[in-house]
Amino acid sequence: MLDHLDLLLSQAARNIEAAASTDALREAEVHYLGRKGELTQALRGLGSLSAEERPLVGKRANEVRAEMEALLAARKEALSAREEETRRCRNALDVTLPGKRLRHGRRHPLTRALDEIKRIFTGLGFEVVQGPEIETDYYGFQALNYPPDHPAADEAMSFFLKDGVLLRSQTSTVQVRTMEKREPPVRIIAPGRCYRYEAVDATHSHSFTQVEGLFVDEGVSMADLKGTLTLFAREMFGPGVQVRFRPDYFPFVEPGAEIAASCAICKGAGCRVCKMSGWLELGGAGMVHPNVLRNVGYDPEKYTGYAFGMGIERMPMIRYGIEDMRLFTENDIRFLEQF
Ligand code: 2NM
Repeated sequence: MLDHLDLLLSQAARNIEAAASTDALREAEVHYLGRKGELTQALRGLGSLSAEERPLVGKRANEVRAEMEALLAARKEALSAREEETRRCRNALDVTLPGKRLRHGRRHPLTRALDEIKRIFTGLGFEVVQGPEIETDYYGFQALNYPPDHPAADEAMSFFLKDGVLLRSQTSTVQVRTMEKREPPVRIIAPGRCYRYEAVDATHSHSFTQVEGLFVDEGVSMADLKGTLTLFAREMFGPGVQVRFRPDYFPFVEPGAEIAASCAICKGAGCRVCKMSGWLELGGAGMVHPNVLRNVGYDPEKYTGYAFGMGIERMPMIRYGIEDMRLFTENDIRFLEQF
């Protein structure tokens, strides 16, 4: 019986050492120490032993159990450590794999154009001013020298919120508000969103972004206007750009002009972007009408000023060849992430 116990111990020691996983080890444990295990079986025979032998065998059986338990515990620790290590390796970062592309935000193309415009004009001494998008018809029309029955003041062209209150259709309203508060010299640009009652298509929208500029002082002339806008166009579109001024009419300026730049894409030869004309229309400009100066309390005999207004959407449209301005407000990520 004692020999059998020794044999069991040496067998168990070999099996425990050979167990390649914690699962195999658990099997070995059940095999020797389980309820129907080898050691338990062996002890069933204890009853048939003599009174002298029984305590000796009992003592040895307890020693064997303790030794098996110690061997199992030691092996279990070694195997667990190894299995944990393998698990960690499996989850570890493979630095040879290609990296994940980080999707970062970027500035909207209109914001980029506006930032560029602000940079150019502040570099020339202009200050950026802002004002309300909801306006009264005084600032929208009367102050700007619109005649009382002008079609722009009609419900068919402007968004009226209620009688006499409307969404601004140009940022000249901000220029007027600023002039009311200051004495010349005033050298400002007013960028911002404007609204017009207009059917939406690829080149028209109910809302668009505008920048208007204004310089009022003693002795300001049309030549200053031409010089400033030419410099702006060359900064914005490239040094070779030509700027064209042709007579035009706006109630708030006299004389008024339409401004165009030679097409930066085809250098004036004619292409899809300039519709084969060689010119890109930028907006309007002129010398501030004496009535507008008078309306804000300036003496038109003492001061003169030039003003201009440009749409912003056309600038990224020209630069990137964007053909539909609805893309600017749809917020389709596939469009926006190209800039
Ligand atoms: C334009 C064209 C021409 C303009 C006029 C003024 C103000 F307030 F001083 F009278 N601000 N902007 C102006 C002049 C705007 O947009 C096409």
